[in-house]
Amino acid sequence: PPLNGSVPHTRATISLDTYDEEQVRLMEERCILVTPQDAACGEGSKKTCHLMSNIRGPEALLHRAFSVFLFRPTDGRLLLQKRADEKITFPGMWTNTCCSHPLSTSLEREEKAQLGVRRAACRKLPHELGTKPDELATDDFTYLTKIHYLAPCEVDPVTGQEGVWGEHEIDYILFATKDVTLDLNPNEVSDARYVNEQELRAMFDDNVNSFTPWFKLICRDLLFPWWSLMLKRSREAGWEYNVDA
Ligand code: DMA
Ligand code: MN
Repeated sequence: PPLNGSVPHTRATISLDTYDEEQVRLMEERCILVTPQDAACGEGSKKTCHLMSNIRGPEALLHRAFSVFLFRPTDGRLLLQKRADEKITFPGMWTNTCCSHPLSTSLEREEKAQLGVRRAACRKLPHELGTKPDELATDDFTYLTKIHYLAPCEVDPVTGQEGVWGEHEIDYILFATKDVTLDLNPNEVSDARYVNEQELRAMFDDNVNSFTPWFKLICRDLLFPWWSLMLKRSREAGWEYNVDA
């Protein structure tokens, strides 16, 4: 689809002086703006796209994103990451394996077979988690669905007011089952862990952990119902292997 031009210069902005230098630099990345029907309609900086003041209201900006869920072949456990404290949005929170945005380049705008978001996933897993570039290819990802959601970063506990930053995305959900090497980029990820369903539920029950809003939503509506049913059916079918092992 044609691009209708970039973001009007009247969009809100903010000083990034107090944030991590590398994360500030990444705020210059060009995200793909989309309509609620996911038709590409322009581009905007990552910074512009993630300011709550640009996300709310009648001219709310919406952009394209992806969420990878990587499972370990040997035991079916899901790889989680804890976002680094340096992250400007949602720092210090546990979330799915890897999330980011396809960039507004011809390669990552490609919509045929979700190739643009697949390429973005192949770019970001090595960057965040240190997987080897040859360990994951675009066709290692299974595209499940896409979800439209809006979430502010933080709600002030006293005033109840939303934070400065947030997400408003069409998020492509990609699953993969692959053995990978991990070498965490500390500017992106402070911890990583493989969990089965029970271990993830126990993490949710422990108040020391906080979780990103999109991961909570996907767990509640998609992952937990699917995971429980899959285990139940595989046990009923007498399969030799199950993910509790
Ligand atoms: C953004 O993830 C994408 C989703 C699905 C919330 P992110 O904030 O981790 O992006 P990046 O890694 O590019 O900072
Ligand atoms: Mn985003």
